[in-house]
Amino acid sequence: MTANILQLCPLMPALEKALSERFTVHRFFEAADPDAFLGEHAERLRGVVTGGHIGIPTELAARLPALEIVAINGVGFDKVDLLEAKRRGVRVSNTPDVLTEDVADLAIGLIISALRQIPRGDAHVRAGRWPSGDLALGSKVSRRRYGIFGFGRIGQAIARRLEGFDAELAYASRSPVETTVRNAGSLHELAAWSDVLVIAASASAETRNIVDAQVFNALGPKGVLVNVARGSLVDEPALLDALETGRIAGAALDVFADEPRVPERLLALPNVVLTPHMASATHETRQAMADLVLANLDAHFAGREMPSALV
Ligand code: 8YV
Repeated sequence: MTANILQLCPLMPALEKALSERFTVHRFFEAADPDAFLGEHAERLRGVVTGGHIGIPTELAARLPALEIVAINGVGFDKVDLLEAKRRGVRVSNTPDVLTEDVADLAIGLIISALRQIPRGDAHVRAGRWPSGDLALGSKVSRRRYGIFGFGRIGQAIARRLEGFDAELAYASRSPVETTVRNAGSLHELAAWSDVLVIAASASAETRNIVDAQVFNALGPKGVLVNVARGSLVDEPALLDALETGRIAGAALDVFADEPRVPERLLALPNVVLTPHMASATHETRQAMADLVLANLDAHFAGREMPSALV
């Protein structure tokens, strides 16, 4: 008999197909009545497949008595209570490494988009305003100061790419890192030094709203914020104030505090570039993530060690 697993969000079709060939898959996100759904299926659900941006709500996990494994299709595990999983003996896996390049690539894309105003240039051409019109000048990307907050796999991959722009680099990190890149000390010191502050740290209770009004004041009126990590690291109301009052020059954001809801005030600003949490969204990387999700599930249900176990 195949194991019953719960799917918490849409996944790429190839992964959904492979899952349905191995397991009895229950699509929770399509349930009209989640309570009735759980009443009917909860007892036999042994696995959960979910996105990094969704994880598993603690109340839902508590209602799954047969739960053995939570397989995250993403590197971030901030929305899964790992301590509780450990206490219950529930295994948790994620998909590290395979998405590092793509997230770093998107960070570079956001940096160039924000500084060189690519979206505004595109809108300018589409609106037929070229050659006349009012396209303001952008700012240089090369030889600027880039501060990277969070210097793990993704932060370091961003730094390697920025070296190609003859950038000056510094980082701040909550854990020690072995690197030749300069450690700026605190996030505040990093922001004060940077032209562009790139957020690449993992989300946790300690980093919640850590990028706050003081950090924006330190970044200053010519500074730009780029976030490819999680919206929860940034105090979004403080960011809106800083952008609206010109206390920072702009922002490029792939992640938001309450996704997929993006504040109207942010949508109204011309000095921001916004993307819909798409840093790992390439065919190649989503396939590699899918392969790792399947490898973790297969290993778990075969009683083998999972390739990327968190717990
Ligand atoms: C994905 C992510 O958007 O890896 C993560 O933590 O947030 C992203 O790669 C998401 O997990 C896809 O399901």
